[in-house]
Amino acid sequence: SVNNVKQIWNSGGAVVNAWLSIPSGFAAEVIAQCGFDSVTVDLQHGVQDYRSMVECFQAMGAHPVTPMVRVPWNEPGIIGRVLDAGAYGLICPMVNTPREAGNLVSYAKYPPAGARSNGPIRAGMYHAAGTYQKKANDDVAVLPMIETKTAVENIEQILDVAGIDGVYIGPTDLGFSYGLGPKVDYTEPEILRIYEKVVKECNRRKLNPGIHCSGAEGAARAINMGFKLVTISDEAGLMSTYAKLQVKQTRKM
Ligand code: 3PY
Ligand code: MG
Repeated sequence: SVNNVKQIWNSGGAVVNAWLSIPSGFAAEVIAQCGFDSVTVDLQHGVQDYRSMVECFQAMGAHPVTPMVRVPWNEPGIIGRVLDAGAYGLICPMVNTPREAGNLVSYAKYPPAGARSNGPIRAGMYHAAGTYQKKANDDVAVLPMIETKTAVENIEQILDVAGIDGVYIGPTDLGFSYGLGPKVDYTEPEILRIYEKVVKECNRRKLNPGIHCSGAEGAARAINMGFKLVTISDEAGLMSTYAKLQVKQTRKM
């Protein structure tokens, strides 16, 4: 596979992912040389649009990171476009039922596995003519987000949908739907039990559980729990955290 995320999974490892909220090729370039395995452009909550996403992909091109996207919604128009631009991983919010997961797979895969329309304008550029399409169904990682109580209740049926490579937990929305405040690195037993179940059911099916974190501590804890893809933070969060720390230290000196 040209997708190093899939290679890491095949060798049993955990993928360390970054998240891009800032619409800048340069910000993507800075992040892409920091040692992450994959870098995900966030089109749902990030300050990103299609054009800035393409610029981020172009900046990542010089570095050994897998370009991924969190799409704004489970909708075929944007899913086809991000794949055509060269995304090798697709994270899709608010997938609550096996039917919605099946729709996601159909939007992401060429026939006969799905209904993706042909036209990989940028993705196809790096392959001999016609060869991208032959491998894209296998190469692109498809990860529905588990971030509601309904999705947790349906987790086994969602994981049974052919064509998904795992799931991605959105902790803040998940917490919201269980009546907790939106938070990223939960340690509440009620939420940890859900994580354990998702990891266990993924393992039974050789699928890869992923999760959004906010810093090394939560990300390392998630890997120890068995997660196979952890997002450390978005670049805006990393920048803000470090800048605040520097300002604080300066004023103390
Ligand atoms: C969530 O926490 O709900 C997410 O979607 C992570 O970005
Ligand atoms: Mg969310």
